Amino acid sequence: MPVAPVTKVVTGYLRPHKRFPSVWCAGCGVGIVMGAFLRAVNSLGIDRNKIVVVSGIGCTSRMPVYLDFCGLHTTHGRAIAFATGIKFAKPELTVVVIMGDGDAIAIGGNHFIHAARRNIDLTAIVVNNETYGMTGGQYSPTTPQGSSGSTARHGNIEPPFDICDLARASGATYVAREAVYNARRLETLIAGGIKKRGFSLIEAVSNCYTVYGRYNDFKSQIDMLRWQKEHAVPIQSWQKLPPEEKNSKFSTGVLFQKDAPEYVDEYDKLIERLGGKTGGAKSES
Ligand SMILES: Cc1ncc(C[n+]2csc(CCOP(=O)(O)OP(=O)(O)O)c2C)c(N)n1
Repeated sequence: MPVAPVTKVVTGYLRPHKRFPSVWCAGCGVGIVMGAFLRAVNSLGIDRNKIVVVSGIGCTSRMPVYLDFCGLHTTHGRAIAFATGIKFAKPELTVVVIMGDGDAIAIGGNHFIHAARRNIDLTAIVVNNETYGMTGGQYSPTTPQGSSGSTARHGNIEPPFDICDLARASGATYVAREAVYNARRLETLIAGGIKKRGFSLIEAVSNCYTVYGRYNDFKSQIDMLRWQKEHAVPIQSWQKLPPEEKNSKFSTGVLFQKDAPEYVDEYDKLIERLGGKTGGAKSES
C-alpha cells in the first residue's frame, strides 16, 4: 500500500526500529502534536542535526525518545532549565521544549515564567491534556473547575491557569493555542513559534481519554475530539462572543505577538561591553 505523503514526512523523523510501539494510549492527542511538530520542522527545512528537543517527565515528555534529533529527556519540571543551558552554550541551535501541563506549569511553573520573562529564544510546546496523564489522572493546574480526576473525585474546586495568559503576562513574545483536532493549524502555529526569535509558547489543547475522559463522562476518544471541535474558536470570532460563551469556549490562533530583546543577545552585548571578558572582568579593570 502506498504511504501517504504526510505519513512519510513524519516517519522520516522517527526512530521506529528502537522505540515503537509508543507508550501513548490509542487515541491520545500527543501523537497528533508530534506529527504537527515534525511537519512544522520539515516545512521550515531545519537540519535535523541543528535541532534539540528537550522534555521533562510525563506521557508528553516521552516524545524526544522517538525522534531522530538530538534530544534530552530530563527530570520532571526541569526541561526549560536544561534547554536554557543548551541555548546559552549553542545559540545557533533550534531548541524546542515539549512538556505536559504538569511539567510546564505545576512543578516547572517557576522556570516557565522566568524563561518567558527573560525572553530566551526557546520554543515551548505545552500539551495541555488537563491532567497528570502518566501518573494516573491527578488534577493539574489546568484541570477545569468542577472536572474530576483521581485526586478530585467530587470535582476540582480550584480555578485553572490559562497557560497562554500566563505566558503573555510573564513576557513571552509569541503566544499561540490550537486544539489537536485542528492538526494542520497546530502545525502552522508551531512553525510560527520556531521562526519567532524569543520565548514562544504554543499550547496544544489535547485529549487524554484514559485518565481524564473517563473521569469526566466522555464516551470515547472521538467524543473528546468532538468537544474540541465545538469549543475551539479562532481568536477573531472569539473576541466577538458574549462573555458567557467566552467562558465556556477557548480562543485559538496567534493570541499575542511582540518584539523584545532576546536574552542570549543581551548577554552577548554585555560580554562585548566588557571587552570580551566574562566573570571578574570588572574587578580586573
Ligand atoms: C520530582 C518529581 N515529582 C513527581 C514525579 C511524578 N510524575 C511523573 S510524570 C508527572 C506528571 C505528568 O503530568 P504532565 O506533566 O501534565 O504530563 P502528561 O503525562 O499528562 O503528558 C508526575 C507528577 C516525578 N517523576 N518527579
